[in-house]
Amino acid sequence: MASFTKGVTPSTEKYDGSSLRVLIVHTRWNYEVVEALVHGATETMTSDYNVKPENISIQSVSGSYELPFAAQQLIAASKMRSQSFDVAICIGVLIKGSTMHFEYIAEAASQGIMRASLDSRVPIVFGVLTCLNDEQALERAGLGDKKSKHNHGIDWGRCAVEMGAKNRNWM
Ligand code: DLZ
Repeated sequence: MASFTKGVTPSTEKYDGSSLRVLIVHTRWNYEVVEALVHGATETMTSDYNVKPENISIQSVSGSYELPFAAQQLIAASKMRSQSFDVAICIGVLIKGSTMHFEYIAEAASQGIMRASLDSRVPIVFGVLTCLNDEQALERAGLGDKKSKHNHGIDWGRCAVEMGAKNRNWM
């Protein structure tokens, strides 16, 4: 069967994150997985793009449903202080259960994060995993036993630096 390399092709540009201000809002639901994702994102930004640890603000909320509101408020507050975040990442892990909760929260979180991003004019990276079971979540956070595991927080960290740097030039 024909196949292709899945995922994002690395950018040919090298972005410098040394002056970027980054907001991470993460959930405490499914925290073991979320923690690994947050670590993947922060480690990538600091080690590969020179983002200063002191320029990364990490805030938590209860669940994914709360992510858009928190991001919007924290971005607005940073603008009031004239220290606007250049980019934000919302990180959460939704795992499908036996009711419709998953569908409603996933829809609200994804639409809300997009709206918060467009309204605030600050790029917000969509770091919400929507998994059908625990194994999918672990694999996508680089945890578990599967060989194909990959920490998606790494991709979100890269995406955040690219979007933060680009948005500075686009303004
Ligand atoms: C209620 C709920 C459920 C069932 N599952 C998850 C989940 O898998 N991941 C997650 O981040 N949050 C979950 N929540 C909590 C909601 O996102 C939210 O925190 C509550 O409904 C309170 O608004």
